[in-house]
Amino acid sequence: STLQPTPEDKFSFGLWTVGWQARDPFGDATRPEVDVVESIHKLAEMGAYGVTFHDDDVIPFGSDTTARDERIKRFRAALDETGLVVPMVTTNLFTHPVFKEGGLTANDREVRRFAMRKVMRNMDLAAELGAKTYVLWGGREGAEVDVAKDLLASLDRYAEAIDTLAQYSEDRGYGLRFALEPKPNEPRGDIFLPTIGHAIAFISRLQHKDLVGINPEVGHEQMANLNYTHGIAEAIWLGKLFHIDLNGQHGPKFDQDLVFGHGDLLQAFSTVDLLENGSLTGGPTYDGPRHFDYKPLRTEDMDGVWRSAAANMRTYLLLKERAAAFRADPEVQEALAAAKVPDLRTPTVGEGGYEELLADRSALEDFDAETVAQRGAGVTRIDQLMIEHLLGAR
Ligand code: ASC
Ligand code: MN
Ligand code: MN
Ligand code: MN
Repeated sequence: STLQPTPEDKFSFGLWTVGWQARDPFGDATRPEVDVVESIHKLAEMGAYGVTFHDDDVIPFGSDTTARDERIKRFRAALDETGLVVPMVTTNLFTHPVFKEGGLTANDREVRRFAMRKVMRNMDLAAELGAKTYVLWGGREGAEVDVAKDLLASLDRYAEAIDTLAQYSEDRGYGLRFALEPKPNEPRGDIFLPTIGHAIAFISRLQHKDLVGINPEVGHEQMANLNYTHGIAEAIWLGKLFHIDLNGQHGPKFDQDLVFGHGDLLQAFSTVDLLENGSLTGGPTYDGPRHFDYKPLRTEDMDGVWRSAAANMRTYLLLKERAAAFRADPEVQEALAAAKVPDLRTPTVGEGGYEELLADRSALEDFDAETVAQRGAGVTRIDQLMIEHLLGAR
């Protein structure tokens, strides 16, 4: 059935997701270490198409050249055996204590230079593996104490770093596109480029702005009480949705990294509807990987981990099926038309420009605001039709 994931669905997983041992700020790991080779095989069996990784997920921090080559060889062999691809790669600039005050924006220049080299080394591997997207999540780029950071210089250094990395990719012929991942806080008290809007505005000032877009994560926007679907819509409109991190979150609180759809389900529905069905024009608005960045619940054993991986894909496909049924339902189409939803596609001003508008007495002089204000917008009917489709009642 259409609910069986296949590589055509382009589902990808961070190796750090199923590999998370569930260490949290208050408790020890509840699960054993997972061999990346096993993860690759399990994910391939379940119908995934790709895996993504931080350098340290595959090559433990501090490995010497021999150990590094051996790890990469095993990793590549697992990819070859399963046919899984690596669409995206990223860098761990947050776990090691050396990054406690920042990576690319650390006050300490030695740390910044090391962070740059760590990214560049992993870009070499990303290119070798055929990755198209390089993600930068600046978990440690930020501050707890505003005045202990030159906030304007931080942005200069952030821009310098990303432009230098983009130049490196171009000079080496890697053809990578970079995707900045916003997050408002955690682990830092306040993280730089905290939301989709901040990140996109920052990108507009880069020398290599065309090579840089964003990788928004569902829960990260929702931690800031923002609407993820609205956020990615603006990114799509601006041509900046380079990659996505799908997961679940219950509103503003610590980063939950739940299974996709296991948080705000209504917003997950509108996200899938936007990605798969676009606006009323129809058709997908994003053709990149459907990437899951979640954490299996700390309560789970390994059986629960693999179930949670499958749950991400199945929930996505269920929402895709429900969204398609919603769009195809004649009553929904009628309700949308009655609510004038399709009319928003008609330009407000006619061909003659504002002169035409000025000449139209019905737009002002004869406009009857009191009467027009009495029209209901018909939104509740649409809302309930959506809920009925989501609950399988239609
Ligand atoms: C990433 C990314 C995150 C973080 C987090 C680390 O690369 O997209 O959200 O790292 O998953 O635990
Ligand atoms: Mn997260
Ligand atoms: Mn993420
Ligand atoms: Mn994450």
